Amino acid sequence: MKSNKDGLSTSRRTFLQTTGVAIASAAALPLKAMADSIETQPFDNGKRDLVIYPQKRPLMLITARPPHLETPFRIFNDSVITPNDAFFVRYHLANLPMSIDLSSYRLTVRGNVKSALSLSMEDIKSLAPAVEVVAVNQCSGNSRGYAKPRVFGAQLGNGSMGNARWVGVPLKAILDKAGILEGARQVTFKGLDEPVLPSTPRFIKALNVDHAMSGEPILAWSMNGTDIPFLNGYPIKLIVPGYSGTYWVKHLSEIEILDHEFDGFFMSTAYRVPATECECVPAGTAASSTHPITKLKVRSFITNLKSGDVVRGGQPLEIKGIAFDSGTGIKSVETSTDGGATWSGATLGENLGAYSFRAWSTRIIPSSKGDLTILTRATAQSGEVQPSKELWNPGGYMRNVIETISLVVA
Ligand SMILES: Nc1nc2c(c(=O)[nH]1)N[C@H]1C(S)=C(S)[C@@H](COP(=O)(O)O)O[C@H]1N2
Ligand SMILES: [Mo]
Repeated sequence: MKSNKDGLSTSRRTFLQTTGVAIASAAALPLKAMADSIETQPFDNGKRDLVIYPQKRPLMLITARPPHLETPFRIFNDSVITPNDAFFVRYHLANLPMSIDLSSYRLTVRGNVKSALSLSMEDIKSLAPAVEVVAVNQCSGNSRGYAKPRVFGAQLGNGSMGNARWVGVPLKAILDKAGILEGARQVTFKGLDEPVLPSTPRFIKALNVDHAMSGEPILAWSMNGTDIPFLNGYPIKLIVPGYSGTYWVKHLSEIEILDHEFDGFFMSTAYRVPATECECVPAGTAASSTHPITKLKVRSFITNLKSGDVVRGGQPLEIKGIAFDSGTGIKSVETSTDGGATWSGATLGENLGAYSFRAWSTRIIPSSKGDLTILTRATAQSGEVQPSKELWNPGGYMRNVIETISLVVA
């Protein structure tokens, strides 16, 4: 898509050109529920309508208000980079901007700084040389629908994640320009979306000053070589490589530097995990103490086969997949066809950087007819390995148990 100056308006035009359907409100309504188009997740109440939103191909509808769309899993087999039009969408608040005019858009910086700032898009772009990172954005609750026992919250399959090439300037550059004063503790981030009711907390996230100043988080304006799609955070999205998607604030408009720990709802109440070593508790129990969710945990998936597929015995079967961790990089991916008793290594694909999905592939020759279960397990460069048992927590966050698919050999 060409660079669009007015975000949604351009996407609306694009949509109108391709389908000729008028749109009342992108935020409130799926544009078109595709008749007969339903995806079924392999857990109870797993039926999902496929719907089209601006700049998006048909995605699975989780909620319409606010818009919450999930990527059908088979898309992850097409490429290691998730296309913009297939990338999942998650909002907490239903009062979204309907269009964003770049000529009036400003990003403000205030609080414990030498000089408060109000920067235009051009100002942001000229803060520092642009940097690029390929990084996975995964929702904390990705795969929550598989939790046993089940937990409250959106019953997500494995499609609330995506991998993209982000371009922007380091967050550090804007903080340096403002000049952080002694005693600063945390930096908060807010976007242009607002609650519908005054009693609903605004979506504000916080990072510690050290992390904000590390050079890693990026104020990105480009996703896979083009403007960030409106619903993924146009015109600026905070990229926090290796960290849970909840920190990747969209439509970023306000940065504040605090001399204390931020205690807003989305840090102090939501998105918290048990403060135990595994960040888990015995299934079905409450956590006595918690801390904010932080980094992604190592995961791997098979992308070219799914449970129920029928394969031929006695001939090579290619198994392809993806793996990622919090940014130490993937050391190995292994598969097992004997329930985890023995493992054999897969071949890793091109390395797009330690924060990216890493492709992998291997071959097996299924011999005996009947059921064939394949397990996949990734190990990160840090030594972190996927657990063989689900690490349960009340929020259903950070699922990373070894994945299993069950095939039929004919
Ligand atoms: N402004 C804003 N940014 C936000 C959110 C939000 O509700 N509002 N949700 C966060 C959460 S929980 C996730 S998982 C990611 C999802 O990013 P995406 O919609 O681009 O896939 O956005 C994050 N940034
Ligand atoms: Mo999320």
